[in-house]
This record gives sequence, structure tokens and C-alpha cells, in this order.
Amino acid sequence: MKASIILPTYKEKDNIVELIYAIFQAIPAELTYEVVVVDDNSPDGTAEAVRQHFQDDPRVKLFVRTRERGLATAIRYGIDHSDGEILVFMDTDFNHDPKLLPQMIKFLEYYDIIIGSRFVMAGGMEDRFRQFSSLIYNYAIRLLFHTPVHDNLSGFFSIYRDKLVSMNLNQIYYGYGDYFIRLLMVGHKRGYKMLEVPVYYRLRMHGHSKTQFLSTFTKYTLALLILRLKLWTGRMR
Ligand SMILES: Nc1nc2c(ncn2[C@@H]2O[C@H](COP(=O)(O)OP(=O)(O)O)[C@@H](O)[C@H]2O)c(=O)[nH]1
Ligand SMILES: [Mg+2]
Repeated sequence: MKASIILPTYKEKDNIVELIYAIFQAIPAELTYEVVVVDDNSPDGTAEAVRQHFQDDPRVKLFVRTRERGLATAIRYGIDHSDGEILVFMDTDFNHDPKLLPQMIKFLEYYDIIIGSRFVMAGGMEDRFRQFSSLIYNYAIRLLFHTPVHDNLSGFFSIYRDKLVSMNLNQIYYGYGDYFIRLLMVGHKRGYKMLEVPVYYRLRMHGHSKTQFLSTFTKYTLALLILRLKLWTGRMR
């Protein structure tokens, strides 16, 4: 069994190399894996940093997209250009702790999707404002969709490739982090068993968040309403 760790990057020059080494450290020795970086031609030289350190390392694949930019389509690109039977998706700013990788892979024996979650016991965020706003937003999502998932905005998750690609990915992978809400709701509708493991987001050490509060809030809310309609009318399954 092989795992592909998919890492979308935009302006993560000072995080990505350290993160990849941390992933090497964290992954169980007996597992075959690849690290797939999908960089959207970051102007800070993220791709160059990856090349410098891992050019000759067969475990690391680097893709640089020049025609398109966007988190969800970058992740989709990573799915299409990787070959592990197990897929794990992570942010590259150390919000998503690589030490959780063994659990996220192991528990797939028992569940369909493993989610790194801030809102189950021992999870959380050093940034208290974002923790609070995400918590409230997740309550709204749970009310609107009757889903039991506590962190629908996580984006840190693992799944078997065949279970993911059996979904209609074109209906899911567009926009920003809202793709994850769509993915979970389709999974929930299909009866996928999900497990949330606690993750604690430390503050970003390097680089900047690409999320702007007000515009993200508006975009996600619109995305949620459209998703609600599509699920009601049976246009998403
Ligand atoms: N390839 C790619 N990655 C992106 C893009 N926007 C954000 N990312 C990556 O997505 C992850 C989450 O982004 P981040 O800025 O930390 O957003 P936040 O976690 O919502 O504050 C990080 O690994 C970013 O480098 C993008 O347009 N293209
Ligand atoms: Mg982040």
C-alpha cells in the first residue's frame, strides 16, 4: 500500500522544506509513500526551495502550475498526478501537524475519512479569534446540513483514493477551502464513516495566511447555500 501526501503551496518558501523533512520523520518506516507538492508558481521561490533540497529524492514530486491558481484546483491536480492508494491532504504552514500522519493513515483501516479536527477534545487553535469564528461557523454548517462533523473547514484529511475518485470531483474541487465542505457533505450523504482526530493549530511561523476574513466568509456562505440547494434538489450525490 502506498500513500501520497498532497501539499498545495502558495508562498511557503520558509515552511515547505522543513515540513517535508518533518513528514519524512513522521511517516512509519514500513510505509511506501510520496510527497506531492503542487505550487502555483509562487513568486517567493517556493518551488526553487523544493528543487534545491529534493531534486534527487524519488519520494518528492514537484509540480508547478503556471496557468491556474487556486487552492481547490491545486489539490485536484495533486490527486490526478499522484499514484498512492491512500491520499492525505495537508496545509503547508504547520497548522496541520505532521506528527498525526501515522494515525491518519492507520485509522483508514476502520473508517472512510479521517479528519484532523480543531473541535474535538484537545484540538484547537493558538489564534483565538479564528478558533472562535471557525467554531461558530461550524455550528451553522452542522445546523444547515445535519452533519455530525465538528470541523468542516479543516482540509487536513485522509481517504482511500478509490473512495474519493468515486465522487464527482468536478462538483467538489473549485473555490478555496469550501471544497472540503462539499466533499464532506457528499461523503456524509453516502454514509461514509468519518473519524475526527484532534489537531492543534499553532501560529504560522513564516509567511502569511491567504484567507481574508470578510471575503472568505462571504464566499463560503454563498457556497454553503448553493450546496444546500444542490443537495435538496438531488443535483449532488
Ligand atoms: N497551490 C496553491 N496553494 C494555495 C493557494 N492558496 C493557499 N494555498 C495553500 O493552502 C494552504 C492553506 O493556506 P493558508 O494561507 O494557510 O490559509 P488559511 O489556513 O486559511 O489561513 C497552505 O498550504 C497554502 O500554501 C493557491 O492559490 N494555490
Ligand atoms: Mg493556514
